[in-house]
Formats: sequence, C-alpha cells, structure tokens
Amino acid sequence: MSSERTFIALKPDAVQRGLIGPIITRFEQKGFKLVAMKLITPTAELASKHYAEHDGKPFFAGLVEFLTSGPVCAMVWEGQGVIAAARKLIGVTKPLESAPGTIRGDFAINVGRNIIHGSDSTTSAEAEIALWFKPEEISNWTPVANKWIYE
Ligand code: DAT
Ligand code: MG
Repeated sequence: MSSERTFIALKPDAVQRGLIGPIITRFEQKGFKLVAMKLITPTAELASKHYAEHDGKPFFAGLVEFLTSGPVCAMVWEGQGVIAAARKLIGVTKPLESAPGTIRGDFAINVGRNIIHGSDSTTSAEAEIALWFKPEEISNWTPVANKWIYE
C-alpha cells in the first residue's frame, strides 16, 4: 500500500477551545506523519473555494463566515491509507451521530461547530492541499519510528 497525503483543518472552534493539542495527538498516536502545519485566518475567497461543493446550500454563507472568523490550524498528514483513516478518526459530519472515540464524537455537539475538516477523497485531498499550501511549505522527512509502524 502506498503512502498518501490528506488535508486536515482544525476549524476556529477547535482553536478557540484549545483542542489543537488533543486532536493532533490522535493523528500522531495512530502513526501518521505531520508534513505541514500553519495557523491561518482564511479569506472569504479561500473559504468559499474550499467549500465550493456546498455553494448554494442554505448553510453555505454561515459556513464561510464561521471559517473566516478566526484562525484555522491547517495541516497536511501523510501515511498509508491516511485519507480514509482520517475520516474515521474524525467521525461523521453530525457530532451527535459521531461514535464516541472519534474526534467529533468526543469533542463536539453541533454540525456547524464540528471542529475539524478532513479531505474525503484522493481528488479532494490533492485539490485542498494545493489550495491551502505552497509546495515549499510541505516538509519531506522520514520519521525514525517508521520501521516500527510499517512492516
Ligand atoms: P464533512 O465536514 O464531514 O466532510 P460536509 O462536507 O457534508 O461534511 O459539510 C461540510 C461542513 O459544512 C460540515 O463539516 C459542517 C457544515 N455542514 C454540513 N451540513 C450542514 C448542515 N446541514 N447544517 C449546517 N452546517 C452543515
Ligand atoms: Mg466534506
């Protein structure tokens, strides 16, 4: 199985609530590798592009306003199967329906305050990484623990 990358964003509610550490810990503990991270307050243009698939839906304006309201912790994580695995770690969109043990299941209640975004496919991962990061902002490195994580 080859390694892949996914885009993860901790939304302003996660940053405001001091949840960056606990959330990042889950990805690190799983064995995934952090290759890019920055705090950024997105412009309406960036937020709208990021959520373009939802343009026209009743919650779109509120979603963009929320994302632009404060810093977002934008990240790229790498590893085998990381795109699908991150979605499992995150839990389903509505936090009250997210299983306990998932990030949304453990830390959130409302769909509009569900604290974290994760790419849902290879195509969206590539597009979102390119939208949020310049190539030089991504670090290529080899964790010494890799041989204890991958067989
Ligand atoms: P996900 O973030 O799990 O990929 P999505 O792509 O369907 O979910 O929606 C993007 C975000 O939009 C979601 O994290 C929160 C918000 N959202 C989705 N459905 C909503 C709804 N019915 N009411 C309010 N906000 C919603
Ligand atoms: Mg989505």
